[in-house]
Amino acid sequence: MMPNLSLTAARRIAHKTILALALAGLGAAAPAAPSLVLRYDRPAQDNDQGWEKEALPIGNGRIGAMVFGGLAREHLQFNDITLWSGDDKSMGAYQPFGDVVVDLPGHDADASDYRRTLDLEHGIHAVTYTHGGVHFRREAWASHPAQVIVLRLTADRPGQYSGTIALSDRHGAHLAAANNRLYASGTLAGWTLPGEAPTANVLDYASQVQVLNEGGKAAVQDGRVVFSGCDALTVIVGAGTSYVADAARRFQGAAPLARVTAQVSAAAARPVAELRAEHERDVAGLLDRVQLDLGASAPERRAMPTDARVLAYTKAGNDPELEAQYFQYGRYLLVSSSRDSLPANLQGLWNNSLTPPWKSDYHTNINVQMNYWPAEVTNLSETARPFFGFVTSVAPVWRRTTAAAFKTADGKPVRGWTLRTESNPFGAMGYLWNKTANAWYAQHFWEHYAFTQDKAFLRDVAYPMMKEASAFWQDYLKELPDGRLVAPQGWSPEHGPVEDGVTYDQEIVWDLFNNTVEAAGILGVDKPLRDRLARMRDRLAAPKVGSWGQLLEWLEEKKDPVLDTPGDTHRHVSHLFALFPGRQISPARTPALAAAAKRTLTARGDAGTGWSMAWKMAFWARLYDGDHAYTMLRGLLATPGARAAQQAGPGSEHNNAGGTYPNLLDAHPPFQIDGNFGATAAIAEMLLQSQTGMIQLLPALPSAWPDGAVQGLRARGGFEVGMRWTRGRLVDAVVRAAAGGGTALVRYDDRTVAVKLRPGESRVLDAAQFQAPLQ
Ligand code: FUC
Repeated sequence: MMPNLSLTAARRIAHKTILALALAGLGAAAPAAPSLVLRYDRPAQDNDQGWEKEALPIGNGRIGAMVFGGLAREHLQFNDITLWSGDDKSMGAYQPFGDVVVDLPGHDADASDYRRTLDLEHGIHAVTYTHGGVHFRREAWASHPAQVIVLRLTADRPGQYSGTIALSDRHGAHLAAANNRLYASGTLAGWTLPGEAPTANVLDYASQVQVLNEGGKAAVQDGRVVFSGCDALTVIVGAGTSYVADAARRFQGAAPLARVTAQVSAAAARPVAELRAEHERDVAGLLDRVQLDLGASAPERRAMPTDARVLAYTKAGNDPELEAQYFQYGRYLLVSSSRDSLPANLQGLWNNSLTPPWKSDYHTNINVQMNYWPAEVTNLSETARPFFGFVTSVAPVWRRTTAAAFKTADGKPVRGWTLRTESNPFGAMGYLWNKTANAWYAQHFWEHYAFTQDKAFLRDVAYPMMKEASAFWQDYLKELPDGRLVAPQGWSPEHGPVEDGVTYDQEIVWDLFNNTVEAAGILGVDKPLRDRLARMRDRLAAPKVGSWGQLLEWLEEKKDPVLDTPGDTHRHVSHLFALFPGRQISPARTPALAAAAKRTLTARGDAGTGWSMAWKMAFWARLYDGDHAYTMLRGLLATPGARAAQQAGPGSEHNNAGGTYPNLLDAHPPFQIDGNFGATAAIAEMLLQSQTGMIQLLPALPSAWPDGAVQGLRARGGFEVGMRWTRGRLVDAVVRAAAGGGTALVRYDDRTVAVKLRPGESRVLDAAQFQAPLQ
């Protein structure tokens, strides 16, 4: 019995009809919508390896789970994104919450037709199998509207479910059970704000599991729910903590017990089909905004389970539907780990370890930023809000730390705040300073405005933040004897010495001043400041070309056996920030610097850990080299090591470990989600760019994608763009003024067409319009 399949199918068809209608306006047939379902024919191994490589993530942006899908044991390793531990010295770590385990003894005997799927478009994990002549089906989803995780077990014959359901907690919580509800609650103690006594603050947490049985019996026994002869079961999981994004309250909000109890009770009182339909609508409403068709894959590839498909792709490429699915997976992961709580961390929200690598934190020198690269361009603007909320709410603590650490030349504390490389949600930070993190964060605030044209956001949230970051740099920049301004004592991320004027810092401060000047102009405020920042921007030591045609990573070329040589293959290529995500370097406006960036990029090579490969993919897209960007995609979507090892140069172990696991998560190790997000953003960048004030159609289309279509990408200026292409050439495009309205300068090849649009209006542009003589 699969009662909900018909609903899903109906929605898919309805959706396709809408797409077909939209495209009928273009006089075209609907593109083949590639399947957005990951599929496996065996369960994930129920251990750390299986968690990392095989289990599948579900999440509602705050709570989520890794689902293992075992036959005799379903395992949901669940989390809440605010569950952070700490101690009196370190910055603590993001923590796993606990586990819900459903034991179904005997279900692994003589089971057949096993199938495990993750439907990205609707956010539904499903397991189906036959055992003893009975067809069993399990579905799991993490509902944003209901704020609970739901696990639903059904079968096509009555009375088939007997087993147990247990809740365990990873932090020794107090456990209780009554009325088929399991309870865990406890307190993590000890994290401190800078300068405070140890254990000054605590984090309360609570989780609950309600078991609802249809038919048969279910009762609490020895702290578990024991059930027998049931027709179907619904398991509702709730979890929460007392974290509140408010430094003034020391991040300590209401104890979560009452809230979690209410959320679980409310969901348990509703028909499960209604919960499911509401959840599907919610996820599809976000995922369906972008449709991507990169061409059709061979039927043999389509028929393969996802793990086999990744292996086949690793060897022979040629699976555009898998590439499109991988693109959408990044969007799915963003929606699942970033809605309205804290931002996505290094593991999204799915960490399973008490001692996670890099504390599963907010890393400031590429990782948290990369998590948000796809947000605007892939039409999921609201998923960036947790990042803005995090920065705004934690900034008061960062201000105090910064004022204590940095002084102006005349001994006053600097204004504003800045960060070290590691950071947590209470404002603690660790490892070396990464001072331009403030300016890089500011870029995200600015871009949110650029894409949404939300002036209130610019005025009330973005501009004040940008202005404050600019104040830090006004106070902190240092003047060289020749009058140039440099960022003192910076570190080109994780590479080379700490010194003045590293290119990475210079470019990011340039980006900050440039955007702040533009923002002040749009708002019509702060004229003197605007002029001052523009002058300072123009005095910043600028990127330079070195002796072998490379872009210099430091102010002066190094005399070193590795650094600044063509043999240096370090994974960080951060001094190309100005190419992407910055806009100081571009082939059109600064061809010499773009050529130098290309020289550097070529020397650094195509290997790297996941985020490194994804960033390089975006660099190549900005250099309009679609085929090289595609080479990066081939490496990134391959089984880890299989391709990268051939290309690897010297460097630390995680220089070369990039790739994709069978569950399509980015390998680091362990899995690290930034590579997924970076890849999704880079694919968008190959198809559409708008950083130069023009909307560029298919700027880096690789020869591997001769035919395709995309709908719903966003461009700066508040425009939404769809395109179709065949034999590598644009057929037509639709540009819609999704926010605001105004003139879009739309560019294809070397021709630009000006399109004037009223708010909401759209215009179809035929390829022939880009063949008119240059004006
Ligand atoms: C940066 C990278 C590492 C790792 C860490 C979380 O420091 O250099 O490769 O991704 O972040």
